[in-house]
Amino acid sequence: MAVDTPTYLANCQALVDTRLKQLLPERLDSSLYQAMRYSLFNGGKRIRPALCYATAELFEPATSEATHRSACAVELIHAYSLIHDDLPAMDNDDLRRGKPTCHIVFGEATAILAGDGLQALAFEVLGGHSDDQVPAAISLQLVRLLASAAGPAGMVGGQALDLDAVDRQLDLAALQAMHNAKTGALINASIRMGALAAGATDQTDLNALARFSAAIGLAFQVQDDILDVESSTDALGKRQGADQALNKPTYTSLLGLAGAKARLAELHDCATAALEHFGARATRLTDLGNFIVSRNH
Ligand code: GRG
Repeated sequence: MAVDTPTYLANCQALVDTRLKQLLPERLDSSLYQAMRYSLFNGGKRIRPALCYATAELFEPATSEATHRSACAVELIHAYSLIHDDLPAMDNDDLRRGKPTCHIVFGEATAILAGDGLQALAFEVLGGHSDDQVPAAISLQLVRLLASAAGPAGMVGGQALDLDAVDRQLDLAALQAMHNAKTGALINASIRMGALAAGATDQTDLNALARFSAAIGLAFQVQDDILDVESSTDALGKRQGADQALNKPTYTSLLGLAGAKARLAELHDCATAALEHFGARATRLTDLGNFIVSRNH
């Protein structure tokens, strides 16, 4: 019987965490390892691994090694991005997932290295195995896809646009371009890597997934902006109103709360419509889309 979305997320978390704990063993003699583990195992929702697994499930009856490795790699990149995003030189946040941020606990230098270390491990996971587990050609494509999503044309480039936008007004197109890169690229990669790892090749399938991921990646950010206004520090586990405090342009500052909610509904409809191509096979992905637009933290 199909499980509900919170249970599915918990199952994905168990799968990736078991592997990540093997990759990153506890080393009490190393503040670097402690900082990496602190940030990786402190309660993330594991939405990106779940998107990767749910996409792969469309195409493979049993989860392949390539899919497991892809799910771990996207979470490692996500964990690194949050550590660096919280640094004083960036958003200067002291609270994440209800706990002090990595640099508050371990100091700035170790937090920078912990982020660097997690990023390197993501590529080690994708590349470090024998050919009989994952064909080398697939590994190479997964590495390329993730590197491009995480790099200057993706997440890092989006973060640079985000930093440039402080105290400036962006129009909707510029805000959307920033979020497509900063948040959307890694969500998109999670979905594309799930498809690639599971051997999907049909172009109409890939096009439908591209439409879904473009819409849900942006919806994820719109919901984040809405929560930054409507939710509380306790519920979010990070400072509520942080974007407003930094005077950053957001969907709510540009469109108002009602306008942002209307945009969220449009994007959600688009995402759901894209999955109709797969019929009932895509119920899990549809449910994850529903979860992303209605999450409360
Ligand atoms: C510093 C290179 C670099 C990049 C940072 C993704 C990012 C770019 C910054 C994160 C800032 C942020 C809060 C963006 C909003 C969207 C987002 C990534 C929210 C957090 O993702 P969740 O909700 O987090 O999946 P959990 O805690 O569940 O893992």
